[in-house]
Amino acid sequence: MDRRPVPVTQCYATWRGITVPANLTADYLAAEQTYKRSHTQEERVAALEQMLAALPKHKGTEKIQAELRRRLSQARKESQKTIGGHESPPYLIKREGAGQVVLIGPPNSGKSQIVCRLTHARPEVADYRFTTRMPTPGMMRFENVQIQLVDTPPMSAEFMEPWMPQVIRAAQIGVLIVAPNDSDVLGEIEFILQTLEGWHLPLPRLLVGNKLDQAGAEKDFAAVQTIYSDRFRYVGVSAVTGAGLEAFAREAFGCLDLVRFYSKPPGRKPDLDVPYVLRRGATVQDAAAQVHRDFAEHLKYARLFRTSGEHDGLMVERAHVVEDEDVLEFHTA
Ligand SMILES: Nc1nc2c(ncn2[C@@H]2O[C@H](COP(=O)(O)OP(=O)(O)OP(=O)(O)O)[C@@H](O)[C@H]2O)c(=O)[nH]1
Ligand SMILES: [Mg+2]
Repeated sequence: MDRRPVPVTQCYATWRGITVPANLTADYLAAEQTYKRSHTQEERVAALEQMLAALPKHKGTEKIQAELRRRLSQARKESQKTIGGHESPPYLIKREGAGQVVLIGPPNSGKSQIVCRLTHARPEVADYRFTTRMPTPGMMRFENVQIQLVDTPPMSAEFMEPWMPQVIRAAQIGVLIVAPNDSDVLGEIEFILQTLEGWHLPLPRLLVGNKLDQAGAEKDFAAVQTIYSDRFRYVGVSAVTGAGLEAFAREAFGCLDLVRFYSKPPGRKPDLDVPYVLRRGATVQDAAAQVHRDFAEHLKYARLFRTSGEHDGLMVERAHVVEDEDVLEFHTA
């Protein structure tokens, strides 16, 4: 990594309104970027520690050192609270990553197996019904974005956990996982859809048919798809062989209605590994606000590039709507 100091004028070296009369190192700026993009208290603590370590220590940076120490101590306290787990009921999963996707479905449809296959989480998988008793989160990677999947206990007329509506409501989207070769798959789907309607919860937009690898599965998959194709997007997968899981991740990302953008300083290349994420429909002004408070307050215009090489530096206004994979260069007054 380039460790040379970067001039203040280039890097907007302010910290909550404190202007720093000293050059900051590339290490510090990188840690600051990580801090801004952190989602959990643990990530915040790690990034603040790095910022403090990389900050040049002299009279000119005393105020910013004090502010960093104050934030670090606050983030450590918050992080302890989260570890203690006393903040909210244990079945409610704190959102992390670009979006939370809750997997719901009848018993034995393979919800836990999908989470095991796509994330580092290891919820129990077993061939008997009602294996899962508590929600389990795991992070799924789609291209350069981390999406949080939440495995849940089954929804069935026989039994349902009373807090299931809260778990589903807490997520951005719900995905319905079924095994089309279950003898009562249509009854199971109808039960779940009616239950969600009774709870006044938005219906899932994505229906996933799992266990595509099983003998004769294609016929059942096609039948379920035909019946529900006008109401849901549909994807067939096998959580055992991995078939269709890439398409599943793409569909889940699509249903979240997000766009990714990258920020780039003039004359430099953007970091395409770590996108900023916004809701679809957000503007250049919203994007600026996410990158830096100064940009949001003093934004004059932005230059738009695309990762594909299209729109090479096209000037765009604050109200311009951001599209997925935009690269933006912010110019302030
Ligand atoms: N052949 C095949 N079996 C699968 C697949 N996915 C899951 N299974 C099997 O189906 C059974 C149930 O899988 P789970 O992941 O525990 O199902 P679940 O939906 O979490 O079940 P509950 O927790 O009871 O709701 C296990 O025996 C899995 O090994 C698949 O894609 N193909
Ligand atoms: Mg399970």
